[in-house]
Amino acid sequence: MKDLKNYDTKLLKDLLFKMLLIRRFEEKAAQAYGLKKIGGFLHLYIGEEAVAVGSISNLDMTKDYVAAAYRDHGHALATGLDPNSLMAELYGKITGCSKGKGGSMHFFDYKKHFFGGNGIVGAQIPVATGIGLKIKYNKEDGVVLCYFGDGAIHQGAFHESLNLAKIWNLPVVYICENNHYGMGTDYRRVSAIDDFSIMADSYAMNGKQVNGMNVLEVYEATKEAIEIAKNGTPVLLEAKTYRFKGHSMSDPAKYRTKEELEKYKQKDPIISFKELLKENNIISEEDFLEMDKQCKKIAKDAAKFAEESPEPDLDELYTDIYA
Ligand SMILES: Cc1ncc(C[n+]2csc(CCOP(=O)(O)OP(=O)(O)O)c2C)c(N)n1
Repeated sequence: MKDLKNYDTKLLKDLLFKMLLIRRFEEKAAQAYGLKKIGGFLHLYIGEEAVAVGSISNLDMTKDYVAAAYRDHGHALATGLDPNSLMAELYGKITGCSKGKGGSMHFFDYKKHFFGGNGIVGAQIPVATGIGLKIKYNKEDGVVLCYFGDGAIHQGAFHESLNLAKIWNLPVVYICENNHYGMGTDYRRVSAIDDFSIMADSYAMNGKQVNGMNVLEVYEATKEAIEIAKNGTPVLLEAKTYRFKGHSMSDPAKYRTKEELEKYKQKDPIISFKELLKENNIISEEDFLEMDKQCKKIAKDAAKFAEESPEPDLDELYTDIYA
């Protein structure tokens, strides 16, 4: 049993609550997608919640920034974006965080320092590096957490960004969420190495591999990484995690075995953390059920808000365009 006495109880409960909220929000979204209330793509983060929650819980979103890929619901919720505006975005409604024009892959909130939601694999890596440059240039006291999948790590943009970030000593923590698969390809089939954190060596940075199914391990590693990044050396973390669902809603996931999926479900980050908190008498099963009820209500209310919100006007087609 891991001793939790060095942690603030509020923080521990908050970590569990946020992971559960992401899980219930996405289950509701998947249901709405099945009913054809949501169109386009829907990439679920179920199974990976400990990565976004453990890392983002270190941030102060008045001065720090987050940039994510298209599997972005978890990061947006962990950052503190309003579940109603996120669900409305999935439904393509004007009350959505991107006015219903971005959808699942393009959650965005400039004021809350959430820079996506990016549909192009790896596109957020140079964007996050640019935000790091802005922080440094303006002598601000902030850091950027930049998330991407194992598939994105072979993009040129990743290598160019890390090189620049080191040359310019930018406050960026790059976090590779290795959920074992690209769209349908096992990362071991396309990668010469299986510990991506060693790529940090190529750019004279610190690199560390962490258990992405363990929210406290992610929390601690990110805390340490942020301190190093703010002192002038960017960091690369690789969080080993697993997605329980297909790549997107249309993926039957035939490239993996039921046994493999089952094995990772036994390591469910929410269930294992709940058990740890129970063993340490921080919560009871009843507290957990109450928390779960609250999260389900937030997700249900968000779906109601989205359903009742209006569609964007046709004129919206011509706003927010940069050309
Ligand atoms: C530049 C680019 N190439 C290809 C695609 C098609 N595509 C979408 S998701 C994906 C797999 C990416 O896998 P990974 O980065 O590991 O992220 P994960 O989905 O596992 O979170 C690909 C190839 C794309 N969106 N952008």
